[in-house]
Amino acid sequence: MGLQEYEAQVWIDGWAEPPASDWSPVLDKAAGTPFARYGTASAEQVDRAVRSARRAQPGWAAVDANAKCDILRAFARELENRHDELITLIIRETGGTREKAEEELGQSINQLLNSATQLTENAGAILPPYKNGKISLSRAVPLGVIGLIVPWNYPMSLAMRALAPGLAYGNAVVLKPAELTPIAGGQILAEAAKAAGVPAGVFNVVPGDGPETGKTLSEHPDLDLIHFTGSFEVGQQISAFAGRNFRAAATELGGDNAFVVLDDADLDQAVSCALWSSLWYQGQTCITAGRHIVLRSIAAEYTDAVVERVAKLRVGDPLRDDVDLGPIITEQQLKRFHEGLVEPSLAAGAKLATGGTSDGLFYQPAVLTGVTPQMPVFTEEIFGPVLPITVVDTEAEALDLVNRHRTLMNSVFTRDPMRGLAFAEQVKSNEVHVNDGYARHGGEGQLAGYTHRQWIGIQTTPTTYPAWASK
Ligand code: TXE
Repeated sequence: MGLQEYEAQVWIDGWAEPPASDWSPVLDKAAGTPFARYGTASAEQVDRAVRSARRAQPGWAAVDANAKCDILRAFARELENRHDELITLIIRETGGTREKAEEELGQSINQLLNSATQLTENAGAILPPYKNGKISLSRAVPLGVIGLIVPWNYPMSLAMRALAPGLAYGNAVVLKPAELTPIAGGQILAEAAKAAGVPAGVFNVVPGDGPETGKTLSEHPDLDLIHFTGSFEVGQQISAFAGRNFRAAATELGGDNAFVVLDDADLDQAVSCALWSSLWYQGQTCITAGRHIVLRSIAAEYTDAVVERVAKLRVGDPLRDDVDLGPIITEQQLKRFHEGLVEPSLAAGAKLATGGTSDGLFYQPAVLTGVTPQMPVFTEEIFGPVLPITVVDTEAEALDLVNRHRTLMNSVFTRDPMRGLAFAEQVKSNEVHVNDGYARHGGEGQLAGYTHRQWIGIQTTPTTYPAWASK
């Protein structure tokens, strides 16, 4: 390979090492040409990375809270200082637009700042006395060493989502970035962490592919938690392995999310939100709206407006400012959703109202009408820029269809907030938005995921035990 702008190295114990085998290319997703390269970590390097994390973790856990805060804030500043460079890098490496790259970098920085604030809060509690003279404390203890495996769609912020709170609460981390995005998702984070003063061994990076490097990391015997974001299949394998080996696993997988439009919806708002929810980053996020379920009385008007607006979208190189959607991440992904889901749905009777053609990886977003709940675009997660519209007669039918599939986030549009609330209460997902879509990660509730609770009881007065114990 020729001159490389970036190299994703193997980071162990604070140092970058050459890979054990050859370098592999990282493509600029819109140009289709290599602009960087990554080195695959060998099994031996993965093992050394975990061992260095294990050695470094107790010392890191013992660092004063204020000093940890300073380091996390410095980590955020390192990323901020490289803002313009990193935006261009994220655009090239993920194929997302500038807006998406700004969101990703902004979220990554905020994760660090939020975690820096939260680490001094909620560190423990004094429990109600259950016995006379006994003081009971509950304290949060770091889990230890976290293995972190992330996908390509938000390489930096999905890594940071676990890395920032993981570090804040005193854990050490070994990260395996996705092979499609190892620069923003690995190398940059390692450089910034080192410059910010994260001690050697507390954060290690092992680039490589899934079946080799990822599997080796996820099955390493000395992890306390394996944190995985990606496909159902791999998530299932990782959870099954963790279960058999009594290890904690946190998995964030996909969802076949629904976007419901009731008959009293503000259609202009609903249509704008529909485009955003289904087509943001070419529909390649776990919370993308993949099924539009619309009441019959407004279906024609809704569909016409969606088709009209989708047809106007400009697909191209996201480095250009006049582009709304960038390329699909790989040919394999494009084929998976187009040949695997769109074409069979058309063959089963759905109609293509607009789009569905591609020029290389540049796919014109598609709207499918006449979609029935049996068609593949309805039953499977699409993970691409496709809006399937299904018409129903009643609100109850809409609710039943939403709940038939595994979802992460759903939307319902209605001008009546109480009707929206009543609908949302019956939806079986952790997140439902009335008159909105999408969501942001992070915020509260991180402590529980990255620590365990230790109960310490102190008996301050003499107590009685069964008579036989004092014979
Ligand atoms: O995911 P993989 P892919 C979904 C989406 C997409 C599908 C495939 O439906 O179409 O997954 O995407 C590593 N042991 N999501 O192929 O393969 C891999 O190297 C350990 C949803 O990218 O799951 C990468 O770092 N690790 C998702 C990470 O796992 C393994 C975002 C994800 O790759 C491994 C992306 C193995 N055996 C895709 N095999 C979301 N929830 O946002 C692979 N990996």
